[in-house]
Amino acid sequence: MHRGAQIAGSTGAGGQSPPTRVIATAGHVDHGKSTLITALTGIDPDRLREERERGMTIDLGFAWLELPDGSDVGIVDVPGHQDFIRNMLAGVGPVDAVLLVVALDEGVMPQTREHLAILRILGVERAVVALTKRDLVDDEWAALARADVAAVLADTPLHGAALIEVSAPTRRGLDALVAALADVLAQVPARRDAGRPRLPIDRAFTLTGFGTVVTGTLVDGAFGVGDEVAILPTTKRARVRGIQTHKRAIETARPGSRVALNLTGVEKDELARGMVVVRPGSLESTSVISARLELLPSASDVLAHDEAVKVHIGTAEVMARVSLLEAAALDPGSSAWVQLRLAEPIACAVGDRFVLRRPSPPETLGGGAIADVSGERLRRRREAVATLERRTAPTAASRLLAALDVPRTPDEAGMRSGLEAAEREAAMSELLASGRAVALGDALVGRDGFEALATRVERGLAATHRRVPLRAGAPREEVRSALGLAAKRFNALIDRLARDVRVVERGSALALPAFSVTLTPAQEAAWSRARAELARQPLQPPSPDALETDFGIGRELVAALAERGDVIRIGTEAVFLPDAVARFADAVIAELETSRTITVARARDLTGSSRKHVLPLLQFLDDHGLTRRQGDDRILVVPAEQARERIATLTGRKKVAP
Ligand SMILES: Nc1nc2c(ncn2[C@@H]2O[C@H](COP(=O)(O)OP(=O)(O)OP(=O)(O)O)[C@@H](O)[C@H]2O)c(=O)[nH]1
Ligand SMILES: [Mg+2]
Repeated sequence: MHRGAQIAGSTGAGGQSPPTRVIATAGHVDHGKSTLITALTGIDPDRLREERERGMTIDLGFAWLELPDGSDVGIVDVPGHQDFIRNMLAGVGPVDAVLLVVALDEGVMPQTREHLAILRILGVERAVVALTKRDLVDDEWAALARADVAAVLADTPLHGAALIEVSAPTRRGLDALVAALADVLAQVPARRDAGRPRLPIDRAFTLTGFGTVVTGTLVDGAFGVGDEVAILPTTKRARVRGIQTHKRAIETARPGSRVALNLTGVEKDELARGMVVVRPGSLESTSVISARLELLPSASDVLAHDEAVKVHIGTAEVMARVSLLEAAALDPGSSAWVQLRLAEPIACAVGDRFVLRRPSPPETLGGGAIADVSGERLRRRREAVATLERRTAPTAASRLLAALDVPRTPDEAGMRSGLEAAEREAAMSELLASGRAVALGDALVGRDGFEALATRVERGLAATHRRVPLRAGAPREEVRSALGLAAKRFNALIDRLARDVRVVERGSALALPAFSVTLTPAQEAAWSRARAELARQPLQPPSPDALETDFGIGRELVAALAERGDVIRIGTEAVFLPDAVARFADAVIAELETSRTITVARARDLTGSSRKHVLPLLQFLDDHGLTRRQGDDRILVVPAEQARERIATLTGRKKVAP
């Protein structure tokens, strides 16, 4: 019988899948796993001809069982033979509980222990133990074997599991076994729905009339008929044409269920076990993962730096080199932070469990939970370890904070820290409220990261001020590109620094608040000579060209003087002392108060200036919104009192409030 043999298209009878659970078998070769599943479900999980001929499970088999409460439980039957441990590993990952099988006539055997070690590494903590072949042993032997199994389980997470004696041919104990399974599964919390469905593929095949089908245990989210999906680590896209669970067509598959997806847009030959079906953009492939690795006490030797190992994650299996981040070698029974440099990219997420095996002689070495999938190679070891420790911190807020070393969107940070949406939102609010993180446009950054950016801005500005002391500051765009921040984030950073008066904005330039343009003594001397000349005839001052040739006051120095408030530049061709501008403005305002309008000629006569100088001065009043042209005349556009106030401010008679 062939799982998915009736896979239906989107027209099939629909509905949401009922809550389903998945269990896997485990145990030594020939202990009766497949026979037990057949007896329980009527489905023979050994679907390959070779398996039936050899009487041995080689690859994963699938079946399902209806529990007394009417709910279904999916079953993944694994091979017990040590040569097929890799297939076993592809099947036991995301299960709710395990059905550990030990034959009473043989008792605990090597793969009983190895499977137990693997289950511990993978974090499987719920089990029912089937003591099989009860018909082959007498009561005394059964009691001895039972005690032996209990002793082995005693120091494992499965120590509390029920031990049920069964016999497939006589069906003895089968009802008790099902009841024990139902009990254990009733305690399993609902599967999390993180909104990021992932189906690690355990089988891919074609079915006449349907096309490509993949199967697996769905985690972290739901898939619906019609969904677009991506197949990682390839760049392939496909669409879900139909979904089945336990050979029943459904519209939506829920996390934690066995699922067969009928895919269009992708061929069977392009798919393989180990690939992961995801929602496009929700997960990325990586070639470097970081984790705390626990080496089993049973490991036959130390693990050396750079040693070649096999890594099993989800249904994937890939060769890798181990970088030990804490010591040159790792002893059996100890743990340390490592980086695994994978020979090929795979799709996995923070928090996923992995198992490490030695390729030859084959041996399960240990494993752990993934702490980082960003693909960054950590070189400085001590720093790397500190970073990884923060990333696996107990609270969601501190894990999120560890992902905010530089500005990142909530999505990016959530993915790096392995938090699901709801946890992430709560952690984000907590960090923002306590000031441990700062919002920068579309991104967030931790306090430390924010301080690092602020310090770079301040240092950059200080350097600019030293290099060009005559310039008001550094152009905004120059500061932004030096930081490499997107405009939105940069603007938010500067707004915040300006609010805290750590930076001031001077036109399109940024400066440190304490900075003022400073002139050399020679420049000061030249300026005092030029100022005397400007003061001699304030409303007919020398032109910028004359200031340069006669006094050595170049245009850059004029700009600096204007910045300092010593002169007012109007356009590029007029320079006045602020006092002259103030006196001119006062005269014009007074005239407008009485006569309502004023002409250029009248302004010239009134102030003893020249047409050449009056034009920019009147322009200055227009530009600052005090006057407006009306034909050849100018009129006042604000009340005279307000205009005087404004002029006082513009010409430095009255200090501007900071
Ligand atoms: N007498 C008796 N024989 C059993 C019982 N259960 C299984 N067997 C026999 O034991 C042999 C192995 O059974 P399988 O079910 O293939 O064992 P398995 O654990 O699935 O083996 P692998 O998948 O290869 O690891 C078969 O010949 C079964 O008929 C039982 O309860 N009583
Ligand atoms: Mg079998």
